[in-house]
Amino acid sequence: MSENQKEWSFAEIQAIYHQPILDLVFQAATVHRQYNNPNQIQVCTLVSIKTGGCTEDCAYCSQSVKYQTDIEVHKLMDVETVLTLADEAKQNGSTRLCLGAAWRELRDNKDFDKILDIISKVKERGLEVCCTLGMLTEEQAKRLQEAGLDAYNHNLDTSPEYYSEIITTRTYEDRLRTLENVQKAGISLCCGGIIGLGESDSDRIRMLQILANRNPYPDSVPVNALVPVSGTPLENQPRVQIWDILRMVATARIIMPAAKVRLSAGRATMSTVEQAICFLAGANSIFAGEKLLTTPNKSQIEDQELFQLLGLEPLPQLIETHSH
Ligand code: SAM
Ligand code: DTB
Ligand code: SF4
Repeated sequence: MSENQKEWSFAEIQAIYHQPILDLVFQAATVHRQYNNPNQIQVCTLVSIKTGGCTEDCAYCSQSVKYQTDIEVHKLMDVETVLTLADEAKQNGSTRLCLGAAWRELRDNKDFDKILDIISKVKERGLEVCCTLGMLTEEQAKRLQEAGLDAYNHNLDTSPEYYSEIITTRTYEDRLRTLENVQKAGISLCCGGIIGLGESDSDRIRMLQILANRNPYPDSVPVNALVPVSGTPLENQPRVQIWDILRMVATARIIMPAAKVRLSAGRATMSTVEQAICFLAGANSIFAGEKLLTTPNKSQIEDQELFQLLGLEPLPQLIETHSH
């Protein structure tokens, strides 16, 4: 085990998570400064390369075929379209492009070949590439790695105990198997979850425990706050409180000290002050751009103002890529 990796018990994480919020933020900010430059924020841009028509039934998701939602469905994008979006993302200060596809699992077909082509060409443009394409086999992970893929996103979303309340078309074990395959192939793992699904604090702590006890723990941990989507079973869930987001971010920072902790879905409705306190508590990565996958995000101008106001700078690229 590396020096920043240890085995966390549920009780230990529970004690961290439930301390008075100012103590929690102070502890997280202290750890953050020991491991990371607190003024550097990783900036990633999402592109939904294949939208809607997904056969899974994730209760929060606008892209499942099981629910009637108002989204623009499209098949896998052309390589050229993705490259144009990659150039725009780079110009707007992103160092990582995250390509999302609404698939249950990756299949060995022409679309896969196209994705491999997209990965190598986006890399040539001088960006890190992350994909989130559903479940992967060991061989598929290897092919993605060979094409130059830097990172793979695959979230646990919630605790194993609460999982079947949210998703019935796959199991927690399915999810864990893909995480294994990604890490075995030497791809950087991006894995986190969503809060606001009706889960308890214990469910959140359990998920954090499973993430932190992976060896190695994920390189990046997205913390999503539910964006309720009309037509999904969770459309009427109450808005997640900032204090809950803050506790998740701070606890993730303390138990996974060197990870990127990403303020992901839900940032669009956060104020500047709310985001600032999350950065203080250890968040150090965001999604930039007007849209996440199907829901709105902060505008470029809003984020420019945020960075200027708080004296933040974009994190330089972590992984060497060939730039034109
Ligand atoms: N289909 C792939 C999968 O499920 O792994 C990749 C895309 S999926 C949309 C990526 C993640 O986005 C989900 O695991 C979930 O954590 C998050 N997400 C999706 N819809 C969301 C919503 N309405 N609010 C907050 N987070 C959401
Ligand atoms: C992650 O954890 N959050 C991103 C990314 N990984 C793929 C997706 C957020 C999606 C929010 C809902 C939407 O825009 O459809
Ligand atoms: Fe499909 Fe991913 Fe949405 Fe679940 S979260 S329905 S797997 S696109």
